[in-house]
Amino acid sequence: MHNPPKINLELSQLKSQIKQWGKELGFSDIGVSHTDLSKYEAEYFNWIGENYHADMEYMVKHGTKRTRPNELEPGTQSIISVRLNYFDKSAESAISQLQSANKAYISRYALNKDYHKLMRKRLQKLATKINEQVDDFSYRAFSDSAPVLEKSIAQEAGLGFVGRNSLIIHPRAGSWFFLGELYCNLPIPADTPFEKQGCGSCTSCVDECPTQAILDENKIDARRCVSYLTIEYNGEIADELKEKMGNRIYGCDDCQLVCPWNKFTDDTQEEAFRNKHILDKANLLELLAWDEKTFLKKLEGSPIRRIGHNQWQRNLCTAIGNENYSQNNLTALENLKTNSTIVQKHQQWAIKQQLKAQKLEKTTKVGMENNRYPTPNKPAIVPKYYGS
Ligand code: B12
Ligand code: SF4
Ligand code: SF4
Repeated sequence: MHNPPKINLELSQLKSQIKQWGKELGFSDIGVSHTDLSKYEAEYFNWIGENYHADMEYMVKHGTKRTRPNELEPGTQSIISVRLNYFDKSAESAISQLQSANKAYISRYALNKDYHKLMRKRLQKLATKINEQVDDFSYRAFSDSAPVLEKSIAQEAGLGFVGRNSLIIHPRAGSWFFLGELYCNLPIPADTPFEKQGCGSCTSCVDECPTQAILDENKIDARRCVSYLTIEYNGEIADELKEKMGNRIYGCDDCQLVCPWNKFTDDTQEEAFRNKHILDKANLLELLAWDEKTFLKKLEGSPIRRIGHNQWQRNLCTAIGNENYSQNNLTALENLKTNSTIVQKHQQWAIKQQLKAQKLEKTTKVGMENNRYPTPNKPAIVPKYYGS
């Protein structure tokens, strides 16, 4: 990014053009940020210092490249920040899936095609359009693919505020969108940052998070977050957390499902994000029956493939362990063949949980006859939701 660009348009004119092209390419919103993220730097390193990043080493190893755009891409003069809605309103309701313990809950963003490539290709198309007006234009496109402080950039570009759940929320659009950026060598005038924090006295996400992972000051302790545990972490999950995970087998959406701003979510306009894998209705035992070949075949193009078959089975065992007792569950767990020690540990835990639930069910039946135990064993699920 070292050559100064030659521009055939006024920069402010070009900026309106970029916004127009972005909308035509299907982005839900687009803004421009400056490159000074210094006010976020201390918060970022405090978060790392507290070990809230768990074992995501990629959050540490790039040092200040994440908070100083010019260290990642020398010559960067402004950042174009975009969002793309992914919520598919035609998918089975998130609540009904979460409330049916024999079903598998998969986070909304992963029901469909992987977004990483799609976002970057779309950003590249935008860059090509800019390049037609600007000689020596240089850029780099990102979407969750490099040490970039995407949420802080989006806030500076006016795309929304950081909610207590730590996600970017726009008052007219909620939070069900992906973020992406173009770091570029043009000094495009920055938009006004989104200053107003919109949470007010609401604490729904903090109260409803199944594992109490949301800390003060809009921070997440990844070590407790179900999204981290099911997607990023490949080890043995602590029993205390397993029990709270319910039937969530890939990611978690509770802190978005309870957010009142998500009443205003628009349906995705992207065909690629329309539910094709039938994962919105999936049943735990049906998914446990997939061997590795089936897992890879069925999940072609899905972000879920990245966690691999062992982690998939580990997550399924946890969810089945949290389910009400059934002979089918117990048989499926006992018949599961795996060489992975981690999966074996979760399998043994799940068998124990099922046996406990069986015992409790028997006691409960007797108890209920005597009116002693009014509620049967249920996994942790969130009782109140907005939207879907
Ligand atoms: C690491 C990561 C995770 C981790 C950690 C989450 C986290 N909140 O940090 C885990 C695995 C848990 C995770 C989970 C999810 N993630 Co994630 N994740 C990321 C990633 C790669 C980095 C985020 C990061 O830098 N975290 C570090 C913390 C410290 O930074 P921060 O939260 O941005 O906080 C900064 C500011 O908010 C600000 N700040 C906060 N408080 C205060 C207070 C003051 C006083 C000041 C001055 C500043 C300040 O300073 C902080 C430090 O700079 C980004 C992509 C990217 N490159 O940015 C995606 C990203 C944040 N994830 C995303 C998504 C969709 C999710 C999930 C919803 C997926 C799912 N369904 O399971 C969950 C949601 C969990 C949650 N509530 O955050 C989207 C969010 C889109 C949006 N609307 O905001 C992103 C942007 C990916 C993308 N390109 O779309 N994720
Ligand atoms: S994704 Fe789930 S576990 Fe993580 S902070 Fe949100 S509600 Fe809590
Ligand atoms: S649920 Fe409430 S506190 Fe949490 S992010 Fe949404 S508005 Fe903010």
